[in-house]
Amino acid sequence: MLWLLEELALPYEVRRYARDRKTMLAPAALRTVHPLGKSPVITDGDITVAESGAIVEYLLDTYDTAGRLRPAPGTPEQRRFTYWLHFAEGTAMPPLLMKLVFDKVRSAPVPFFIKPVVKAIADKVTTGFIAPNITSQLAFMEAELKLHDWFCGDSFSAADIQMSFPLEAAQARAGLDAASCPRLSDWLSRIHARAAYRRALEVGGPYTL
Ligand SMILES: N[C@@H](CCC(=O)N[C@@H](CS)C(=O)NCC(=O)O)C(=O)O
Repeated sequence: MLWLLEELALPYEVRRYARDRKTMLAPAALRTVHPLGKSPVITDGDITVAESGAIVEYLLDTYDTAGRLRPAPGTPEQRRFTYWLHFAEGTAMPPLLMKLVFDKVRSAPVPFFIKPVVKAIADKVTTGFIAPNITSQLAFMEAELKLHDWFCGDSFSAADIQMSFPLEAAQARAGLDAASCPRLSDWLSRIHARAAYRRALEVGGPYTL
């Protein structure tokens, strides 16, 4: 979200809430900002907005009235914008998150006699459901980026920002690389080269995927 704030050249202040190192859950203090205590969450005056896609829409509605980062209404680009904005968290993230969880389940400290059962369950879910979903989704996104440079079309948009989290996660832990997905890898290099992305990384620091 810092990246979008930087692209829009908005002033902002970052408040950090460290996760519990063991459970990886956000601290209870974040629930004073929003009842679910998840990040990202933004506060703008007396308005609080949670859920990354909703935050993107709020920031664009409020501060991108010139439409720099969102295609014009009624265009094919705008339909693609809406599609990818929802796809990122609604479709791309669930199997990636499941992969993270089942990889942790596989290496969790359990009594030795249960270990083979735990491993067999984790392997079955991974090969039967998680991996096929990730593979077909990566192939679909790769094919889409063969048609256009950016997710909406020929121009960079906030949909590219929303898609960065699942694709960086796929690069970090689901085998997305230049050999298997050259267009997606090239897209990742191009987003990482953007000045606003680099400024956001400097302010926010590296994040775990
Ligand atoms: N779909 C939500 C996901 C929010 C979410 O799960 N955020 C994670 C960090 S990426 C979180 O806050 N995890 C800590 C927790 O669940 O306590 C969004 O797009 O904002």
